[in-house]
Amino acid sequence: MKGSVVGAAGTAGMALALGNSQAKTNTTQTLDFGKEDLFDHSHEFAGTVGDIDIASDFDPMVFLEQFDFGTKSQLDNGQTVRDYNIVAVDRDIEIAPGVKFPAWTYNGQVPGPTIRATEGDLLRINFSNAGTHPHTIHFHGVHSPKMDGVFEVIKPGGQFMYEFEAKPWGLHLYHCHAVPLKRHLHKGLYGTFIVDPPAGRPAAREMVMVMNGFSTQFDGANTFYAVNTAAFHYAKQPIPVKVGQLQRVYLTNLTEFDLINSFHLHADMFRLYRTGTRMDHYEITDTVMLCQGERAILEFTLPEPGSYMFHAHQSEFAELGWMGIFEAHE
Ligand SMILES: [Cu+2]
Repeated sequence: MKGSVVGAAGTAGMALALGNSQAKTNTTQTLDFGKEDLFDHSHEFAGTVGDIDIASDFDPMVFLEQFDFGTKSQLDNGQTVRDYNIVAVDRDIEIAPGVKFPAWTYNGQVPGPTIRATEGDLLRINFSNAGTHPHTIHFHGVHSPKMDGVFEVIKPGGQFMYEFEAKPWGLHLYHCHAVPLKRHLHKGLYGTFIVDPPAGRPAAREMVMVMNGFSTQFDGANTFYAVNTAAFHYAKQPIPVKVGQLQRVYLTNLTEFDLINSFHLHADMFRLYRTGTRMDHYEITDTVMLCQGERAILEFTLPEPGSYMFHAHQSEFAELGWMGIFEAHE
């Protein structure tokens, strides 16, 4: 982590919005603790100024509830087949208002599409590398080591078909496994992989949140954090939630450089299903920390209207973008 911003919130926000060297320069205000603290802490919102361009680019609100079920067909034996097309492509993405990041992407977006299937489906992931570096797709879950996306590195212009059965049911993820791994991950080559139980889960409003970070200095220290890429987006555009309706968050951690990331919900608690592979085992909590590659399903029902904040419980991550609000209404 880097760029701890100390000073008036407005200044911090603008420094972040400017990005690059300005964002890294700490605007430090010296406080004389011997006197009464005259520094104004009543700022309404410590964050970026303005908004990302969702009209011409990635819209985090759409991504939140978007699932790629592939093209469905059936084998003679009745097994469901799902075909997906994933293309690796270099692309500049907007990670905060006016701040572009030269990403390596799956299908032009970071995170890549949320791949979803039911346990037992045969998945065929047709991967093409239209980028400038060698890449792969390494899926978590159970499959043949020949389909693991580690040893067969796909060169630019190359293609590979990953074929395996979706199992076990739970919340998984995928990412590039070309070396150096931390570079390929940090550049944006990752996504969520959901395998539904054959009988499904209880009806709920479902959301995908990928915890990620970006180093605009490319020095191995993140300058921005978020869920689903755009810093502070869900704080500025709160996620509408219906009071009394079951909410289900598929939460993954794909943050590079930092050892852990975390999710904390205010004013309520959630059921925590680690890896989502069991439905009879859960913990009731309001905070979960995850290492890179770990994931968990969170379920909760907001009891009354209002703004419920959620953010990383590493305060610095929250202040550098990983913060949002659920706006509950009747
Ligand atoms: Cu790669």
